[in-house]
Amino acid sequence: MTGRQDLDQPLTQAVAPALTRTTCPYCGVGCGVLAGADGTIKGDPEHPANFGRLCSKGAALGQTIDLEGRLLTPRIKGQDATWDETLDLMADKFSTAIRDHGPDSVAFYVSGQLLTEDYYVANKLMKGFIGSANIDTNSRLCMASSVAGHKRAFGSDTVPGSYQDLEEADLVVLVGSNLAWCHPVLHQRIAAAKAARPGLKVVNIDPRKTATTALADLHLRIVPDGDVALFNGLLAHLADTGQLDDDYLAKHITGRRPAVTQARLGDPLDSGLTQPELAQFYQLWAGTQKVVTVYSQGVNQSRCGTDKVNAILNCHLATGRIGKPGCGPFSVTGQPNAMGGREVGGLSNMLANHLDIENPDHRARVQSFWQSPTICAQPGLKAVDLFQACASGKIKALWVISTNPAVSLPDADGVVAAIAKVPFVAVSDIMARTDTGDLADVLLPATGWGEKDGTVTNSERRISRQRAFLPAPGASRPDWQIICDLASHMGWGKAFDYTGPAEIFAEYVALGSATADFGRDLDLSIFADVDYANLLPTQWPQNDKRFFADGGFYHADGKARMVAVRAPVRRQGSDLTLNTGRNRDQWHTMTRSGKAPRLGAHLAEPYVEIHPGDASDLALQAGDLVHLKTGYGQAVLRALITDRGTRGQLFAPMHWTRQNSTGGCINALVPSITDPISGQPASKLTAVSAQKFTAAWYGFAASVSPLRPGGVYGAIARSLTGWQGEFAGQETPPSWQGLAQDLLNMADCEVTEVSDPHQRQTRLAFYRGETLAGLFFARPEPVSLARAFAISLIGSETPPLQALAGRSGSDQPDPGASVCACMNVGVNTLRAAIAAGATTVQALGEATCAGTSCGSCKPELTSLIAQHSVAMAAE
Ligand SMILES: Nc1nc2c(c(=O)[nH]1)N[C@H]1C(S)=C(S)[C@@H](COP(=O)(O)OP(=O)(O)OC[C@H]3O[C@@H](n4cnc5c(=O)[nH]c(N)nc54)[C@H](O)[C@@H]3O)O[C@H]1N2
Ligand SMILES: Nc1nc2c(c(=O)[nH]1)N[C@H]1C(S)=C(S)[C@@H](COP(=O)(O)OP(=O)(O)OC[C@H]3O[C@@H](n4cnc5c(=O)[nH]c(N)nc54)[C@H](O)[C@@H]3O)O[C@H]1N2
Ligand code: SF4
Ligand SMILES: [Mo]
Repeated sequence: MTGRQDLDQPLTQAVAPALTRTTCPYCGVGCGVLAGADGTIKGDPEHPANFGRLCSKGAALGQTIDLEGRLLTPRIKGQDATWDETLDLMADKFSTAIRDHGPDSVAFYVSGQLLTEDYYVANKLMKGFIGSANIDTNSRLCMASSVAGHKRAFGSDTVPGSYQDLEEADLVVLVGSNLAWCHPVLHQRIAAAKAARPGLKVVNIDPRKTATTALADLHLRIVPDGDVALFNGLLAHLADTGQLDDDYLAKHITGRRPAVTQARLGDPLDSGLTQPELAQFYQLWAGTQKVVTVYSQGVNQSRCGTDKVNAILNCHLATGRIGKPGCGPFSVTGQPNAMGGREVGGLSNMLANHLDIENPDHRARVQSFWQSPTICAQPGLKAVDLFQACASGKIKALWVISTNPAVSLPDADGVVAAIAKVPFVAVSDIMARTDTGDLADVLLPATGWGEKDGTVTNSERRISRQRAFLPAPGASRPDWQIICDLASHMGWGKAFDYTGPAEIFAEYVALGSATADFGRDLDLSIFADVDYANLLPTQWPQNDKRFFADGGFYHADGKARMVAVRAPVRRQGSDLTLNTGRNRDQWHTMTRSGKAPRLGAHLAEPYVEIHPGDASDLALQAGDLVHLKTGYGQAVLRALITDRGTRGQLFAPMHWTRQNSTGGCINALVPSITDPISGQPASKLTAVSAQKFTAAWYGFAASVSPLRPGGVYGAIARSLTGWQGEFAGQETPPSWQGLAQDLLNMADCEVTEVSDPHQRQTRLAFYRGETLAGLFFARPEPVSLARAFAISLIGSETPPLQALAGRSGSDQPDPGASVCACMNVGVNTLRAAIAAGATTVQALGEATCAGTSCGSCKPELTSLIAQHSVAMAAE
């Protein structure tokens, strides 16, 4: 494992090898981790989210804590600066803007990856001291529709479920969720429960076949945005067949009649499903008491995201299937502290502790608790509007903390232009170079995971500690401290004079007590006087508490609302649409997961999934490049021809940036269309045009050192021996050596060039002394080469001709693209083992070790076995 001691960095110091109990910084499952400064990472057997399990990303955390690429000092206009001069400048820019243009002329754009304490002080500074609500968060792109749906139905943003419900359920419905890749440990928990109790049924509702589909008894391939039609149809079916819970409805719910009437007006066939599929699903749902409906971005990230949420909630409310063991709707959070951010008021339309900006009593009480000079009077700008206000010149000073909007917001190129228009931009990040940081006037170095202390709340409302086990590198400071330092430089030092996160957490809990008489769901009294240093993972309001089994909703009448929702008009036309999402082994804009060599090997370049029929229409072969275009922008991606999607539906991951690709940033294509209620972007459905991208040459490179993402197409990634890159260009270069030296940054190396006129391939090997430092292969067609083998040679003393032969000898079988990241097992090794008779996941594990560590690749192992049996049957 790569720990910090491996690096020749004066800024590190040896830390005792003892393990620290902390929490994974990636997804909202919130797994407990035991971590050591030497890079040791283990699942915490005592954490109730994971009981010792970790997924491939969590297990590779040790490979991401090195200091390569870190931002280690404040910078002003690219020059290193001291904290004092940087904070003085920032305070001056913010204060001047507020004085000259009012508090709404400044904005913070923050993140569900901040710790609760960071989030709390950012919110306090903006809402209570600057006096604007222009603080929004990337959770707007993630959870906003769920928040809005919960508030409409329950009167509060309450997630009533617990993970245990998923294991106790008789039916788990996964809607718009690729749980196997995005919440892998929850997926493993459901898979284990299902294996132990095959009566547990799983339904997967997704227009696409995904790794999650393998777990499902029934896959409902709805049309994009077909969810409202489907769940309205379910509600109508439940009503028509007398399966509503009249007693629960009478006592606890309003809005039954209009919701059911509206549902009956819809046509469930608008979901794109067939009558038998609908009947099968409706019968299963109606006939099962213990149903948990899990939903994620296929629901939230839509122009009708809030309506989708309420269509789902309606069915649970109307049948009383909520708040009981094994029962309920369950919106799973994406980021490690998406839930904590919602608690402390990270969204521009919420106040701290689940209080409402619009409520004057709530505002007054929070202001008096904070003893603040002011309090925002109305909701602030939501993310997309906020960046539009940047573009139109309304925002004079912007602070982006722990998020990368130049990549992750829709209309990403427009966002770059908008940020460039803001007179003063500060970015707090852990990395020196990000697409957003590259636009900043001021860069503020934050301490990262493992170096900072605080709390996060996971999807089941469980608050866990993140604890430091590494020293803060360079001049970096924790986010809460940077925020408090700015407040102090702006003249509000007294209200932000905390000794540490424990004191901030205590204030957050105390605000809860001071506002307890408003009777909100967020009751933190269990945390009063808690031993912060030793805080155990604990759910609010208390462990295993279930909301809503006996009503007790948060509308003024104590009842929940069923909301009448109408399905959107079904899309017509034969154009291609683009769906976007995630890969198993990468995290968002890859600033951290991209560092781990064993994660880079899973899917190493930006690609688009395309149906074989569409590929044939576009004359695309495997390995070709595709040029996608919309009115907003364009991208060039590798075609991955697969029937995972249906005809006309493309899918591309969101991870690639301008740092590691040319033309791979997918949000350049996505329009800034949002849900009218939540303001959440519709990231999953964009009409696009596609064309084969004809390149004059295609190249592949492997290197010991970072590559440059050059060419009209270029994508670089970490490899097990350094770096790898895929390239293409539209003009044959005058000299291959010149081009390769530039892409590999290897002008100082000795080079051997071999041209193979038969294969029309040019091959170059770069040496430093006897050591093979780089390889480059180019040809007029996509390079077909055993990449894993070429990569394995880098850093060795393999002589040129052998290295340039480009394929493995018979004694060294090429493992193929990596499937199991933990044990580094490639697809060819797996296919060979399956052919030799290892036709169960367990047997494959015994034969190759694949799937025996974190288990995240098990769905892919299942699918490889299935492919083999289909191929055998066809023979
Ligand atoms: N590996 C990995 N895991 C992650 C993350 C990561 O970056 N990488 N990020 C984390 C974060 S912040 C989040 S928010 C979560 C997201 O977790 P998920 O929501 O599970 O992930 P996505 O891939 O964004 O989208 C889920 C699915 O929605 C489907 N979908 C698209 N349109 C529709 C539709 O109209 N209806 C339905 N029913 N489905 C549709 C897509 O085909 C896709 O398979 O993952 C978290 N976990
Ligand atoms: N097309 C499309 N777009 C999407 C989505 C999609 O499905 N499709 N999903 C959306 C969703 S759900 C989400 S959540 C967003 C995520 O999008 P982003 O939030 O933009 O992505 P990240 O790469 O997680 O950005 C986090 C940044 O914070 C930095 N960082 C890490 N740790 C720290 C720290 O401790 N302090 C500070 N100050 N910085 C730190 C990282 O280096 C990185 O630059 O993307 C959204 N965009
Ligand atoms: S499932 Fe994986 S990424 Fe999510 S918290 Fe657990 S270990 Fe981290
Ligand atoms: Mo997210």
